[in-house]
Amino acid sequence: MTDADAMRRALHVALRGTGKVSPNPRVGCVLVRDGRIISEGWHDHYGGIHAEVHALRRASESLEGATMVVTLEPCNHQGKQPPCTDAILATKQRPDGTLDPSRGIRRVVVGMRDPNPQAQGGIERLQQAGIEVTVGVLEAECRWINRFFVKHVTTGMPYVIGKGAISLDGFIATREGQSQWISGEEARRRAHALRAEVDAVLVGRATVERDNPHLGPRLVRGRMPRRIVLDTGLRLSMNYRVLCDEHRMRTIVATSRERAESSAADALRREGITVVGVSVTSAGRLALDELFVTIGKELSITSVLVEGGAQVLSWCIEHGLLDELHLFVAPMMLGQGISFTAALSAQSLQSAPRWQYHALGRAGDDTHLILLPQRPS
Ligand code: AOF
Ligand code: ZN
Repeated sequence: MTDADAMRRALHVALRGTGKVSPNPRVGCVLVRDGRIISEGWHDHYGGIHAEVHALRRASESLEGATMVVTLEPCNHQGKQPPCTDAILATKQRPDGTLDPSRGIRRVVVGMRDPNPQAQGGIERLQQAGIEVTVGVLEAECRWINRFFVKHVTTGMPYVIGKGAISLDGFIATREGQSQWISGEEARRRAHALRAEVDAVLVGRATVERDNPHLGPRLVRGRMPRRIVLDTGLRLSMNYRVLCDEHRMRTIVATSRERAESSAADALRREGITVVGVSVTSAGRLALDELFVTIGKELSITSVLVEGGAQVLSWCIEHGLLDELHLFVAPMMLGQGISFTAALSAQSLQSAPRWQYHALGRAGDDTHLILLPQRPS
């Protein structure tokens, strides 16, 4: 078994924390001895034991000479949990408490360094204790599963994903606004899997009024994300699902600073809904960059899925707010309709937002594109 094979398994078990560990990272760990995995651990829920300690506790065989393979650098700080470096070094202790380099965990393989300044230093501490440490095995994959955590812990802002289901000619709805359904079942299932993965789903008021969406991951197993509704004038009636169903305590309404102080805002708060006030731009729109800073810092939201409509998505693209874009392209043409980027107007090819492909695959009859912004270097 190679380090990469073991890391692939660690990445796999890390995903068991999906939807439960935020704002902490998803972490997986396996212990390898004599070429086979003798234990596995993962970070299961926020505040719970770390993957490394989980794997050490679950081991039913001797750890003599074992290798620990972990997707993230073991932490070296006292947080909600004690330092994982202590737990690793404890396997090397003689009965009198001194360290014996030949005992216990002999080697540690790390996917990526911890970007969290408070937790760093694990690699050096292990090396000082005589443990051989290899860093950077399947690093790109380890970074990818924790892209939300990495952005949030380094900038305070959530990682923002845009999502659209479009026709071959780029429309999200007919001229009359009919949009259910452009994409097929498998594409919708994948979109729901995204909802289960992110901390929050965001939509504009017009989308709530048109579709009365529930925004939960009904087609997959997973928990309801927080739901963010943009409502500058606080005009939405309380009868829409996001404001009155049993998950309303997890809804966040973003409005102008002025309306956030109004009696309408207080009425929402009495229902358990969070109301956040943000500045309004000269174009009369909520300043989403400011909203993202606020929800990242004050509500610990590490990821947001922007589901629409066209106005909101266009705004996010125009202002460079998306870190990732998922497009489900259905083999259908509308000729006219509501364009996915209706409110975007590129003045020239040079200034048009450009993207690079991260992945391209099929979702049933639809094409699933995952794009990353091509940021000026
Ligand atoms: C996790 N799970 O498996 C690992 C983490 O407050 P604490 O004690 O839970 O520490 C959280 C930090 O610990 C986290 O931001 C990350 O830097 C580091 N490693 N965290 O939640 C884990 N290995
Ligand atoms: Zn730890």
